[in-house]
Amino acid sequence: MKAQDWAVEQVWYNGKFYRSPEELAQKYHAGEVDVVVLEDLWLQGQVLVLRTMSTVYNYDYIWDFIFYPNGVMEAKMHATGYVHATFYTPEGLRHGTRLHTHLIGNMHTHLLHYRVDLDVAGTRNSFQTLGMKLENITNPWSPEHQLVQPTLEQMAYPRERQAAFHFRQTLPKYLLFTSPKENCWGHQRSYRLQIHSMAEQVLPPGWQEERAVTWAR
Ligand SMILES: [Cu+2]
Repeated sequence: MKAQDWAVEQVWYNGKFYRSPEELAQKYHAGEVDVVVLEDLWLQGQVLVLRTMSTVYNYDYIWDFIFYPNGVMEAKMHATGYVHATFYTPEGLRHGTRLHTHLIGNMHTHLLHYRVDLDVAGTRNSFQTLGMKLENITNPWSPEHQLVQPTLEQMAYPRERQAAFHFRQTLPKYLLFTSPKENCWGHQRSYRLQIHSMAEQVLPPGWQEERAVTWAR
């Protein structure tokens, strides 16, 4: 599908809900949204990028929402602008790397949080996971032998808290936004969530200012 044929039906963007491409276009003309069409060398097609920037103190964050022709959606954030730094002392090297004569880029964390309300073939979606479980069976055509084979393990999480996973916990193989609607083979239509994040538990849970960012646990 050509990028010029793409249609925006409903867009949740920067805390506002846009019901039409015209509304989004208004915001675009106001300079708050950039729409960039990029050549995607890997897929040999074009991708649509919704991009915005936010300046927070020394940082200029770039927020990208990328839409691929095959249906994949990707959210990316880059931190640009001025680096967070402190005065150089030799002891400071325990906390960062030297950048200049009197400057250390000290270690710190950027925590950000996406709240995703993804509609997969309708609004009645649920969160599910798909994992792998081994089973030990008797080989049907050779009963004197045992066989260990993988089976699919589907899990439903009816409550939001149950779907909150802690850092360092082994995640199920597939995290799925699942529709009650089925495809022609009887499988529930789903979108897979892939997390490419280096975020971690920054401070011990409950420790002083950590209580201000409990959403980051
Ligand atoms: Cu930083």
